[in-house]
Amino acid sequence: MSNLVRITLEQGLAVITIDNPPVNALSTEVRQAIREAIEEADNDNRVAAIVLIGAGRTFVAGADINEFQKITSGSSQRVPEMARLVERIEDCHKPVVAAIHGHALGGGMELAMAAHYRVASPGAQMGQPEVKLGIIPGAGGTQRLPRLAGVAKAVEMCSLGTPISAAEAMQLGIIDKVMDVDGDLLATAIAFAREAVSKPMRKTRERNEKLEHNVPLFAAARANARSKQRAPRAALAAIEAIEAAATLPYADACHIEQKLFNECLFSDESRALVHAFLAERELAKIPGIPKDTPVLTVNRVGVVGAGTMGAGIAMVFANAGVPVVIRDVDQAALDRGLATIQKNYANSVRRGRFTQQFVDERLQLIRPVLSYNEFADMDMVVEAVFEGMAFKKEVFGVLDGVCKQGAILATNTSYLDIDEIASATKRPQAVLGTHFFSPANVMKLLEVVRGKATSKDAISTCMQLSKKLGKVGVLVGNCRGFVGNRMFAPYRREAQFLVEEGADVQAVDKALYDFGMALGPLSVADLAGLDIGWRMRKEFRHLQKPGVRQPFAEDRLCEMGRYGQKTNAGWYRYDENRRAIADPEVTTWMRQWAAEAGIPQRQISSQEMVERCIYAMINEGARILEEGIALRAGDIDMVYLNGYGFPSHRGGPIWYADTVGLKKVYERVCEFHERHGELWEPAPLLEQLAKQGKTFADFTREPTPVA
Ligand code: T1G
Repeated sequence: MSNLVRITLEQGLAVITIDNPPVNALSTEVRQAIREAIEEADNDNRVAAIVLIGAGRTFVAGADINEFQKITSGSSQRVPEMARLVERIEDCHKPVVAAIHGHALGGGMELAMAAHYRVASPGAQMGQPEVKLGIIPGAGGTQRLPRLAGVAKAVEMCSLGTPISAAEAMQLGIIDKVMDVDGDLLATAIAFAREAVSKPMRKTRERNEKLEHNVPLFAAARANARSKQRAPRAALAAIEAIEAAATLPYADACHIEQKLFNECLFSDESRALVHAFLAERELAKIPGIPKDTPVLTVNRVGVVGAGTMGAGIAMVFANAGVPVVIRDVDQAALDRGLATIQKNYANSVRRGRFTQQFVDERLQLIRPVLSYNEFADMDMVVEAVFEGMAFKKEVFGVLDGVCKQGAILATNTSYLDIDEIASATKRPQAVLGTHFFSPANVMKLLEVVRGKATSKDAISTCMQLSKKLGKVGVLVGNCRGFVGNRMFAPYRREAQFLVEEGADVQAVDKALYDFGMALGPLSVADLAGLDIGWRMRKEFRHLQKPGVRQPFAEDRLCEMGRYGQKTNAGWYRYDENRRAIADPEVTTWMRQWAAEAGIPQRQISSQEMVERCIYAMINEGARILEEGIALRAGDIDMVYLNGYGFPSHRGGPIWYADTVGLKKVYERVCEFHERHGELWEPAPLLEQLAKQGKTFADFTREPTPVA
């Protein structure tokens, strides 16, 4: 027997333990070993019943997602043929009891549903999250779940992918017993199995009493998936497979499930989502920083600046249970910051995200102060003051004098030089960037920016901390704008150029929205505030190359006092509910300004709009990758999926470029270069990979050594 699956005999029962750390994923070997164990137990006449349990932290988190890429890329021929395994379990001649703790997800849930009974620990979670990977359950999940939980719940769980608690599963009839809080799962399952021996056995696939062909329910579910999901293919397939369960004989419906599963698995959406899942887990792996690098304990945090960002960052720590001291120059500034925090929390309570009690406890953790002296004992300080180098350096000089040795000194700058900020201290090894995205308490992305002297300890502490804070931490190098904003600049630039060349404001936004972006680029600009870029352009005007085209539209709008949503006008006008209204005046001005600047006007297709914006972003991404500012292609994608509303079903800008084909992207970039000049100079890496017929995913480079 393989050591991935153990079988032991306990008091006349066979206990089959799946032991494939970290989450007992059902790799080919594990599936094979479970099958052998089941055969052995079923054929052993000393065995009266079988308990199936997971070792370690969880039952089974599903099929091994790493195998999907091998199958879809053609390097492995094996389609995950789980369906026969679960049927074999269901066909056992003795009762099989699944003992569930941690997670029973995807194939794990399907395994459990094929057992004759399910016992769970109170904290267990169960679900069919396949839709989040662009696929559907492929081992009878769409057939057994409606039989246990009813059609409506099965449709909900398979089309949204959200897991449910053991208590809910019990109430729905998925679980037969929830163990006592202080119970022992294996002992509970063994006792349950022993009692089951004398009871009549039922196969889940033969339990048809909850199946109903509720036509309006399926129609509503489809409409819901189409309207709420940007790439609803998998959700619609799951609904179809469940409808088949309700209308067709079991074997025919299973056939449909298999067919739909395979179609989904090979879809572009699924490949992109699987890439995103794996790339997110790669983020924690940092060359030169082993997993066991000591991390500092962050129990007390100081935040400098109670503006919008500072207030949001304080909330992030408080939400994770870390006490925060927030400092600003005077009481009025602190009061404003606290009012922001209270308003945000009140909104969360109204939306049902937090309870009032949770919020009251969090507010207790936030202490406003006026003096830096309060920072002496902090384990970490995050500076979130106004974006200006001189000011930031002054703050870091003060922090260096006040903070204890060993404290991490972080800046929330979104584009300034971390090394220059660190030079204001005598401990550059303790300085790094923690670039939160606005609103900090909502957005998942955290760019952790390393300077040339930042220590391993500081980096690994912040990377681990990001998880505790509920953020997706991406380690990036130090350059203007880091990964996210550096690539966003050319994207936004092209959106402006398009309007200056004759495109409609709404048409540009619609093209990018239809591509899948959460919001069009001009709407994003209005939301973030046009004045931010305007101020930055003024500060960095000396860096602009003479003769290179610069967008003018937003500067002009700012000069008119149109800063976006905050002034109720920018690219759009906004009503009292902040709803965008197209503004014909903007169109008129654009035409006039373009005429003054001598920019010829033309019809621009939505395809060109997408290519101009997205390829500009990709071209910059290629430079970022080549320079080692991002560790891996997938890291750039993670920045974009978690911080910039890039559609996850397209995998991120770099993955998307690979799916388009780098040759095609490069050729188009060359055309734009010829037509629009120097800003479109192809990135050397893009050119090289395109000419070699390679992808960004093929590219690896020596990682930058860590200090
Ligand atoms: N396959 C392979 N590796 C997995 C895995 C999986 N299913 N799930 C987790 N891991 C690895 C992950 O890469 C990481 O590895 C480690 O486990 C810890 O994960 C047949 C077709 C279970 C809730 O979609 O939702 O079954 O980085 O950092 O925050 O019909 O992982 O340590 O090397 O996320 O505690 C359906 C996906 C598959 C579940 C744990 N199942 N996993 O979260 O830790 S499709 C899923 C999760 C399927 C069937 C179909 C979460 C988690 P490393 P982690 P976590």
